[in-house]
Amino acid sequence: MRFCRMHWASILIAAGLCVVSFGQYEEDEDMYWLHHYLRSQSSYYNYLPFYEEEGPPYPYIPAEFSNPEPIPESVSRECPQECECPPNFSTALYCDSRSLRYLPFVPSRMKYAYFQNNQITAVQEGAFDNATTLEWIALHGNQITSEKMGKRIFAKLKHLERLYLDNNNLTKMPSFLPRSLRELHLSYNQITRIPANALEGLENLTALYLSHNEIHDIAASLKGLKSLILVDLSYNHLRKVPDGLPSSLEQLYLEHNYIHSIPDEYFKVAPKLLYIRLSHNSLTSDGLSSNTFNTSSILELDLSYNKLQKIPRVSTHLENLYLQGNQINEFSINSFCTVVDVMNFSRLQVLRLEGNELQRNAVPPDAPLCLRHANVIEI
Ligand SMILES: *[C@@H]1O[C@H](CO)[C@@H](O)[C@H](O)[C@H]1NC(C)=O
Ligand SMILES: *[C@@H]1O[C@H](CO)[C@@H](O)[C@H](O)[C@H]1NC(C)=O
Ligand SMILES: *[C@@H]1O[C@H](CO)[C@@H](O)[C@H](O)[C@H]1NC(C)=O
Ligand SMILES: *[C@@H]1O[C@H](CO)[C@@H](O)[C@H](O)[C@H]1NC(C)=O
Ligand SMILES: *[C@@H]1O[C@H](CO)[C@@H](O)[C@H](O)[C@H]1NC(C)=O
Ligand SMILES: CC(=O)N[C@H]1CO[C@H](CO)[C@@H](O)[C@@H]1O
Repeated sequence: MRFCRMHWASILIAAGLCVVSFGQYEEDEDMYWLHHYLRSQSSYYNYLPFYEEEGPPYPYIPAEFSNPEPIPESVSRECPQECECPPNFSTALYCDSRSLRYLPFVPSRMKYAYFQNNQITAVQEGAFDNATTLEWIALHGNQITSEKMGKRIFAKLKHLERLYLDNNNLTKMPSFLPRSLRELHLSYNQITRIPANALEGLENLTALYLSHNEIHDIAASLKGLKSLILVDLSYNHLRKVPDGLPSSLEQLYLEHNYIHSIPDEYFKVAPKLLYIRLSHNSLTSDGLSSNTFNTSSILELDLSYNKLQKIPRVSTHLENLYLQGNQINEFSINSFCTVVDVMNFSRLQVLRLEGNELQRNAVPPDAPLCLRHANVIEI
């Protein structure tokens, strides 16, 4: 255990591994304190999805705001009386947070239209037909139902890049979405399925937010999205992973579903995948093939709160692995390193295994050599 201590001088271990040797030293209490301190300081994930950093769309100040063009008075006066049209920002319409029950008309010059946090229930056919230059539409935080949303309302918006429809009462995917879309926000609705062709042709779609719906079927609708980087399908009713991933995908969020298995070589088609969240599903070790997660691009993998009996094999490039709350009863070092020597080792930094069926002495003696970059291991 001296070896262990010398080589893992900076390692924090909750129980097991080096606890015996720590017990012999006076710093025992300091280590305990430090461990708890670091845990309370660090967020659950080491990586944040980069889209989350952007914050809400309002207030949004595009480039022209700081360099306003003079607007003819006749144009600037054309503003729905319920809304605000700042004279120095001619292309933005602010109608948010004013208890509106209907959608005001949108003057034709607008690029940005904000209707969020009202009580709008319907968006009638033709609502945006005079404003084909729209680039952003914010309709989140309303009560729009699929029955009262025109089927072709977005169809003519050839420049629409961001559409916010989260926190509404939608039960179906909006149809005829313009191909120019880059971000589609549909979280917190009651959508039950994504038809196979619902996202067809959205060649520029980069981020798709569908969390907190009731989706049980997504078919192969993601497959052809050649620019998709992030898809969030967490908190839905999926029993299986989507059929086929786009090759551009970097972030896949599937936590809080009912997924029990993953097909062979499933992640091989997405060689840029960095972050996978699959916590709170029903995955068993039998539902995984031996190399499902052994894909060298993955840096962070969350498999916590499933029904895994074994530590799945992972690539030596993986940096964060969350496995807490499973039924793992064996610490298999082969899951991290097939060969252990001076040249072959795992890049794993954080490994969480608490809430499993592991014995305190389950860690094999050659673990420090394989997991030499680890700085947090919790058992
Ligand atoms: C634009 O007008 C608003 C008031 O309508 C003002 O608060 C803001 O500072 C102005 N911005 C610029 C860049 O002139
Ligand atoms: C579109 O513009 C035309 C002509 O200005 C007007 O008659 C019509 O009511 C407008 N439609 C909407 C939905 O604002
Ligand atoms: C939308 O859903 C909320 C919460 O479920 C409900 O209170 C509201 O009545 C619904 N609105 C409509 C228009 O269906
Ligand atoms: C996708 O984005 C590219 C680059 O910005 C643009 O040239 C192209 O027109 C966009 N495609 C669609 C369908 O809008
Ligand atoms: C992962 O796959 C590679 C081949 O792509 C293989 O050499 C390596 O042993 C595998 N890792 C584990 C832990 O099985
Ligand atoms: C299995 C494995 O990764 N083996 C490697 C161990 O390190 C030597 C030297 O870098 C490589 O040649 C092996 O491929």
